[in-house]
Amino acid sequence: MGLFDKIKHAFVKDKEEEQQTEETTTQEEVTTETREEETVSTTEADVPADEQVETTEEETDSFEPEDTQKKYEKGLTKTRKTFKDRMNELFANFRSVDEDFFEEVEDTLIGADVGFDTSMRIADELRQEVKIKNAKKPATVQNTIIEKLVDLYEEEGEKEVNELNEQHNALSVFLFVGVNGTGKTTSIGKLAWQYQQEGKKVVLAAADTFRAGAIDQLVEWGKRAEVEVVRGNTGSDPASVVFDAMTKAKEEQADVLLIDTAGRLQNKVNLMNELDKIKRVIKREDPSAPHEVLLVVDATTGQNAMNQAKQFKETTDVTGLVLTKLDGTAKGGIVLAIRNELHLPVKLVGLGEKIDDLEIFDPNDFVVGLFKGLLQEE
Ligand SMILES: Nc1nc2c(ncn2[C@@H]2O[C@H](COP(=O)(O)OP(=O)(O)OP(=O)(O)O)[C@@H](O)[C@H]2O)c(=O)[nH]1
Ligand SMILES: [Mg+2]
Repeated sequence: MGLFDKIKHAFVKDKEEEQQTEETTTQEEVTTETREEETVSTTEADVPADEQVETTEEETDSFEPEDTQKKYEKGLTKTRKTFKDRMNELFANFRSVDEDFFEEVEDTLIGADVGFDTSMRIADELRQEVKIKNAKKPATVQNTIIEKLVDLYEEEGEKEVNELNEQHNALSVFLFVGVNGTGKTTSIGKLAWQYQQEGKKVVLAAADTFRAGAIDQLVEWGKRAEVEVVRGNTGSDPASVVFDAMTKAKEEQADVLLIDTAGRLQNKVNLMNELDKIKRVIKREDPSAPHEVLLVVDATTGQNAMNQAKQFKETTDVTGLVLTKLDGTAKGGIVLAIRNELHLPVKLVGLGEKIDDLEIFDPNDFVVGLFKGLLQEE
């Protein structure tokens, strides 16, 4: 099943569930009125077999923390609302699908941060599709826009690997890079905690020795996640901290080493030299490492995040992105632009400030979370 079909399926299921809830409520009211004492057993017996299974599933789910799909749906609330508002605006003055309309579609998509090239492509494909389908109803046109967005996203992601490159029975070394305040340290703390919960041995390296306070911040996360932190003094050579951390991780047969780096980009050449030196030290200790160079970008900065990613990609071998603060932004459309225009896989997403608010990126859960509520009944 294609991704768009999955979204359509989820949309139809939601609608059915809404209806069922309404019906069940009415049934319950009747039952309570007529046979008060038997309420519990009667309601169960009245519900058809397939619905009973669903109810049981829901009950089991509620014992788990919160499933990923729900987290995405919650985290993407603002983005979805923006998309919805923009779509409503687009169709508010809708008269016909003419050239003016297609231009408005382009503006709408650019405004929703899906990227310039993507917006142009979608509008072009829409022009053709509308002709083929002879679509006139706003609902059909809106669903076609979403279908095109999802299809393009799916197509561009065919060879993309979103899983982290974890080594089995050997040390995995992940280097975190990115400009100030994007969420490097926080994401490392959250990931450390996840691995620790899985029973893995984790070591953190405080290689951001540039900013006063940066080391303490990582040490603090180390305490929260209950993992070890290798540190030097403020101003010491980050590469030497990395060397110590590699040695320690190997000695202790750790599973994962997560390396925090400084985020300043005022002097791009210095920063890149520093990263190169860190990589050389890692490679000397383990030629297969680093297994990931993760660029952390802040989703709330939209186009700026795209530009940072372009710059870093030019100067260092970034293997994937960590997209933070998706919870606090209406710019979630940037995920589409990242895939379609940067061709860098998003590997992790930050959906909040709490220790368990980091998710392994699931592209399907993401688009379902974003677009499910935007489909229209035709
Ligand atoms: N809402 C939200 N806030 C986040 C998320 N990730 C990080 N933050 C917040 O972003 C701020 C900056 O995070 P840091 O982890 O310190 O960023 P950094 O990249 O290490 O910054 P520097 O060390 O200055 O380079 C903090 O206040 C975090 O709580 C997220 O997914 N959602
Ligand atoms: Mg930091």
